[in-house]
Amino acid sequence: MVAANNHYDALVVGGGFGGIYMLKRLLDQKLRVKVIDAAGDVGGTWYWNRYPGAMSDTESYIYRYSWDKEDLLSYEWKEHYIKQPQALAYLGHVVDRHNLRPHMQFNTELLSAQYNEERNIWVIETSTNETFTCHYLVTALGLLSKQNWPDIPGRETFKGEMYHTGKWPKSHDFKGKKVGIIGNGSTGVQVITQIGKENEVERLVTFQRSPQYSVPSGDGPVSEDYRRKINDNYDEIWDQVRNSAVAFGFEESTVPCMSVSPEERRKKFQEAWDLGNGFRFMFWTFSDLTVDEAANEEACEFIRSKIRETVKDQEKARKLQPSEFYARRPLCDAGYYEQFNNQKVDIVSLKEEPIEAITEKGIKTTKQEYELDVLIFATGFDAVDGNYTRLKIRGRDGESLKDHWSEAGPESYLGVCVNNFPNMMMITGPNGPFTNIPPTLETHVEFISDTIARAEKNNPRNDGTVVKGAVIEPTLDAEKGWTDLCNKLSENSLFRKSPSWIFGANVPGKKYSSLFFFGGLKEYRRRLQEIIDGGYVGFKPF
Ligand code: NA7
Repeated sequence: MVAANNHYDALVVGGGFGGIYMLKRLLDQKLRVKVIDAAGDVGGTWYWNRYPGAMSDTESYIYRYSWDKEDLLSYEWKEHYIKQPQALAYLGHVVDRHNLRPHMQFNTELLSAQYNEERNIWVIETSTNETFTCHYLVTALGLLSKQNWPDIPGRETFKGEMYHTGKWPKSHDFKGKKVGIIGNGSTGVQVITQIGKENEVERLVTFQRSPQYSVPSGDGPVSEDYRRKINDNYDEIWDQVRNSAVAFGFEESTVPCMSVSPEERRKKFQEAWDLGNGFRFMFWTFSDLTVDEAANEEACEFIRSKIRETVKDQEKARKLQPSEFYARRPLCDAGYYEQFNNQKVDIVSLKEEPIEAITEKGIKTTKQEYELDVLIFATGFDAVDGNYTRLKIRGRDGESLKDHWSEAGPESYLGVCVNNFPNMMMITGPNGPFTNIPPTLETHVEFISDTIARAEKNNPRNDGTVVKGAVIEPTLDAEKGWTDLCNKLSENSLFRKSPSWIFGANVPGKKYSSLFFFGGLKEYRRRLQEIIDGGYVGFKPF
């Protein structure tokens, strides 16, 4: 029997960007709410990812909450991008400013969640041996929280220090050490750049399986004048963000790449290169880089030419140049390619010399053994659904979410809810929009809290452990329809042809499936509104 004080109207799992705002909204609705998180404090992604060089690659002014205007205008940010310590400080500041901390419990990992149909509640077991019950279960697990440790033989034999970027310790010291790093996605590029710049290691060897395209981030201090202009126009800025596709604060291009002359193409690419930001390079320059192969190749060749210009050692430059499509999550950096001009920084192409094993001393490839003191895994995450399927979540009739998703891949309605899992709502679940994250988190949080408010109004219930109340649940047809739509929207995308986490291709054995809605935030929000206006189309009546 659960102690009465362990029953909540809503339990929110995750104390990051999404969970914090969810808590605020539900408390404002006068619900009894608790947030639990496995971490020791607030921050979510920013709590765990404290590796060297960790930063957001969304401009600071829109990598925040839009709903606290006063704070938006006054809270300090001095550079174009916020770094991990600042992101963490910002989230802590918001929690304190709105007095949310008393409703948050840390060092508490959700182990299982089971829906009890008779009582219409969720029963939650945690790592602290506590049992919580709640009417609404809101998951704010993030898109990227389950680390991907590649299955390389001998990992446990390595005698040096070993880290995954997604679970970085509070301090480290690499001075005078031989450091190896596997992985060169957004994370790897940031770590390599930072360690290279600090120049304290004896040697840094990057083990690269697939070269990637990266453009400058354009980071740097912002002037008071810049900040004033942002402050003077915040309402318009958020309006533009919500009415764009990728929500990065720029207008996406409507000009096809091959419709302009080669000179104009290069000029536009150069302009984007000088301004900085990966999403800007991919979506602001031309309209069709991610759908038209010829257009894509133009962008690829532009970036390859920059690598050749930057990296003096032609052998290193050769290894760094990708040949696949420019159609993974676009990367940007603070001087990544420049680091390879440092004699201490080397690159091993795993396509040319695959890893045979991790040994006591380091990494053994088919060509040689590289001795290391430190081995860093920047090997990413079992993204999106991986955060869910690792947990024991059981809906109606004891069906597990893992089983529900085993055949067709992770299906949901709107990226928010799942048939047979009543009153469970996900913030950025599978098949939510592919965008700058905070505006999508806010969209989801607002939709979920408004939906709960409607449910509460229409379904009065008793307080206490025995409750009935509303059942918020999509129909199976709606769920299938949404999945079909997401598949259709990504049909022509070159992203679909590129082996990355965006389609679940980075984890061996994981089903290759659509994990995002590629229609853009504006279109996503339009559809949401249509669903609400139609009386919650696709949901069972509640
Ligand atoms: P990513 O983008 O999934 O990158 C992981 C990197 O690790 C990538 O370079 C992989 O190479 C490499 N990798 C993975 N497994 C292996 C093995 N077995 N051997 C060698 N190399 C391997 O993760 P990130 O953390 O960089 O970024 C994820 C998101 O976090 C990012 O998009 C941001 O939004 C935040 P591959 O390319 O698969 O050949």
